[in-house]
Parts: sequence; structure tokens; C-alpha cells
Amino acid sequence: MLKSLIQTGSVTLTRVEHPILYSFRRCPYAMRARLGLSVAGVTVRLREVALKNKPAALLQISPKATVPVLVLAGVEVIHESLDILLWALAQNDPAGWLSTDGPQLALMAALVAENDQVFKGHLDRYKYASRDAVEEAHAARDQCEVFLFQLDERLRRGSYLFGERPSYVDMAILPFVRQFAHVDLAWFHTRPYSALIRWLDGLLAGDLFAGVMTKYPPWQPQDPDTLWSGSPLEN
Ligand SMILES: N[C@@H](CCC(=O)N[C@@H](CS)C(=O)NCC(=O)O)C(=O)O
Repeated sequence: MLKSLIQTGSVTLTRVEHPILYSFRRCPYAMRARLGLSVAGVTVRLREVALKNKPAALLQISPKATVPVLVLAGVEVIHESLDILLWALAQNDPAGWLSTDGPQLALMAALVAENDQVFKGHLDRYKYASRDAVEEAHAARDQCEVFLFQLDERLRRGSYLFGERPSYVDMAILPFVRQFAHVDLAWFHTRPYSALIRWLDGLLAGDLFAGVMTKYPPWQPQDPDTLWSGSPLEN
């Protein structure tokens, strides 16, 4: 449609400056950001980053050089995944991920903070433990489970963490629970948090998650833009 309009000369096109998303497919923080951008239908110029060889353009715009980073209109930069998720939903929230009754808001933020500030630390110690430090790995795994049992308890009361519909909290936490599960998937499925397993498996099986896990080669400065909105778009 757009192409035919351009060809017939019936529109004057000014180039739309889609935000740039520096991302890494397997990074749970970047997944959280991509889930938000995808559900919001925000089109970005996707730049897949190789963490061992970060592009100069990323280092220049975000010296702490973690992914994800969202660059808006070439000036404003959002450096934190949670902020990108919330920014996307502030643009458009068709699934109501932000809508809740007021009193829940503080609880929701607290659960995400616990994920980021406590659970993720234990998860890294579990996931990246050296092979000869089995006891330490198991201790970290036990600490992770304190959080997981808390999630499971919530999920026994409702299909999602805050009721019967998904909220941004589900999406902010999902990639980290997935990361935990994938350290030892067979063992994870033997654990007594069946509501959590049902929640995780359900969200991972959905189109939304599949859409944010599409593979891209690392971005090179000379590459044409990869327009992305949860799935690849035609440039
Ligand atoms: N607080 C940041 C953390 C992001 C983060 O740590 N991302 C990892 C990848 S999963 C990263 O970029 N690490 C830098 C590196 O490995 O060099 C956020 O929420 O966006």
C-alpha cells in the first residue's frame, strides 16, 4: 500500500525515525524490553549486539554498555529494560498490561524489584557456578526457590501474577524464570511449583514470546535498518 502510494507520487514521505533498539536475543532484560515493544506495536530499528564485540555507536551513546538500550529520535536514551517496557506501554497498551486497581501498583513494582535485585543475583550464582562448586550452586538454587515459591503461591490464586490477565509484571519476570528453568529443565519440571510451571509454559508457548525470539545476526554499521515490531517488517 505504502509502496504504491510512493510510486504514484501521491504522498510526500518524510523519513520516520523509528527508535533504535540495541538488543541481545538471549538476554532476559532485552527480552522484557522486546515483549513491551512488541505488544505495544512500536516499530524499532533492531540492532542485535554481540556482547563480546559491542558496536562503537552503542558505547558512545550508553557508556555502561548493557543491553537493552533504546534510542529515541536520536537524542533521548533509555538505558534500563524496565524503563523501556514501561515506555512502550505508555505509548500503547492494547493488552492492558499497565491497568490495575491502584493499591496493587506498589506491590507490582516491589515484585519486579525483588526479581531484579535479589532473585537475579541468586540466579547468576546458580547458573554460572563452576562445575566443582556444586554445593554453592545448590545453595543459590535454594535461594532462587524462595522467590519461585512466592510466585507459585500467587499463581495458585490467579492465572497471572496479578489476577486473571497478564500485566507488565508477568513480562518483566518471565525471562528470568525461564533462565532459571533452562539451567536444568528436567529437574525444574520435577519441582512442586505446578502453577508456576503452567504459567511459564503457557507464556513461552504463545506467539508473542516466539515473536521476540527471532534470530538476527549481529548488527554492522553498514547494514540497512532491520525494522522490527515483534516480527520482522519489510524495510
Ligand atoms: N539493569 C540493566 C541490566 C542489563 C544487563 O545487565 N544486560 C546484560 C546482558 S543480559 C549486559 O548487557 N551485560 C553487559 C555485558 O555482558 O557486557 C537493565 O535492566 O537493562
